[in-house]
Amino acid sequence: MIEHSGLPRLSIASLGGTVSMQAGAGGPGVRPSLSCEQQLFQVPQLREMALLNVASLCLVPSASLGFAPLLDVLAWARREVERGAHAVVLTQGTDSLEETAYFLDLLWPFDAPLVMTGAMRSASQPGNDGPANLLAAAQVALTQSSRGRGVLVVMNDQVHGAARVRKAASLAMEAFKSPGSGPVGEVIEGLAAYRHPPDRREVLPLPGRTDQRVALLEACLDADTALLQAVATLGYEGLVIAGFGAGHVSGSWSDVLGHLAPTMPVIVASRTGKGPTARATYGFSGAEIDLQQKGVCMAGQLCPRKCRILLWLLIGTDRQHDLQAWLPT
Ligand code: DAS
Repeated sequence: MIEHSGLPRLSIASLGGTVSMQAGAGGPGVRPSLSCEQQLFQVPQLREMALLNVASLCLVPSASLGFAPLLDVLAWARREVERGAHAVVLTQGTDSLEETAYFLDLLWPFDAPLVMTGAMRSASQPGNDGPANLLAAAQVALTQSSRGRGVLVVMNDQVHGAARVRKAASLAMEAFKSPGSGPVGEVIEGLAAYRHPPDRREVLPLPGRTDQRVALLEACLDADTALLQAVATLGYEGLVIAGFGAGHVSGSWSDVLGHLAPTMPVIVASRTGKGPTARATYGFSGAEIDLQQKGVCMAGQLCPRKCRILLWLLIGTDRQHDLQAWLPT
């Protein structure tokens, strides 16, 4: 919506993370302390670009976010768009950004962009990237061709799609990558420039329940099956395995998965960080042909952490039987 001022309305909210962190905030090291308003002080251009509605929704490191607070964030963002916001920008910690972006993307029903960003350097460090990332996120949010692309992650002047983006380095400035496909676009002279038109999007309804739990375990050399077997007895309703290579587990894990798969949805993804799982190449016990015969779903391109988000939402909307259709090859 364009107001009399001629400026579009942009809603910005902060959740915490390094972008909100400063030294001297009650202990050693940097800690979350800046409100959303305070984060905006260093980006005065934003008020010339849009009529802003600003909110500090929480102030936590992103490892401490969860599905319940994210559903509250989603409700806030939906309300903003329903009341006429052209787009929404969220700032948060980068540690779980690849998961939160995918979670919100699966539930974001609008063409209006929801753009997420953060920072690799805190507000106390020279050359901190928070203000530049926030400005770039707003520029992407206000670019017309960003519409219809769901949730986008903007870091370091690159635009990433929610399904592929991952934090691929712990401390580097260029930490965010979309392995296999690359970013969907870049920020050039204040506008988002995209490589392709938007893909068709499928969106889920809001979950009817939120008490379901989905386990995520990583296959590794010489791992016993104790934790895997415990999944069945601990009340989990779904299981994701970060498998070796193209989606493989040991013979002993395959036996246990064969018992679990008839009782709950089981996904095997690749722990490598790039490329799809196989479907019809390897025939040994624990490889994809064996696992699929046992009722296990192969993750395709989706990484283990995003598989867990997807499965949690599918169970929450009673759509777990459609799981395979949601796993991109
Ligand atoms: N590593 C921090 C960040 O990049 C902490 C967090 O994710 O909250 O924001």
